[in-house]
Amino acid sequence: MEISAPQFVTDWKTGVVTGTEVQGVERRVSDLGGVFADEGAFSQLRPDRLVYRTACVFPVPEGTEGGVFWGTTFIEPGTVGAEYFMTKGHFHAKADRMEAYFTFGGTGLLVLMDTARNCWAEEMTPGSTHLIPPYTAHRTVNTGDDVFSFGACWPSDAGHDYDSIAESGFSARALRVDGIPRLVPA
Ligand code: M6P
Ligand code: ZN
Repeated sequence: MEISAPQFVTDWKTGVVTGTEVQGVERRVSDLGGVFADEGAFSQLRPDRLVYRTACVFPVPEGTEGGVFWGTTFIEPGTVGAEYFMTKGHFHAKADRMEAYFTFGGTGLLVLMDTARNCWAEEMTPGSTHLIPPYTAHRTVNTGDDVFSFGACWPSDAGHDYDSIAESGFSARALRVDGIPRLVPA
């Protein structure tokens, strides 16, 4: 019986994925209009400045029932006014689908919001593991001075609902207050 090499390798310190086809998105300042609260500070940033990128493995087509996707998100350090660099955030299009997050490097927050718009956050540090409940929007925030990287594993039929967040946002924002991350009502 044959024993083969692993399908791919994830570096558990950095989150870098090698050994297979990796696809992802880059989100630059110009892709994130309306996401951050301080529009004046936002307008001062270089439009092509990278805020975050993903490196994902998609073993089955998007929408496949019963499959999983795997990927790393790398969020650059930075702020827009007092607000830390962060992902757009989303509910799942199939809103009952869960997701696992696990931190590789850096420090951050996982901001969660239920359908009643109750918001809370969990600290993300290397090794921290987070199971995002069904019907819960999720966004990640880099609260440190280094690149913040975390892994994600989610159902291939979950999809992304960005529209709800574009319309109403999260009910809280992660801000640096006196040098410390705080979750503040939006
Ligand atoms: C994680 C996963 C992805 C998501 C990415 C960036 O890797 O949850 O599904 O795309 O973070 O987050 P967003 O899509 O909200 O920008
Ligand atoms: Zn998700």
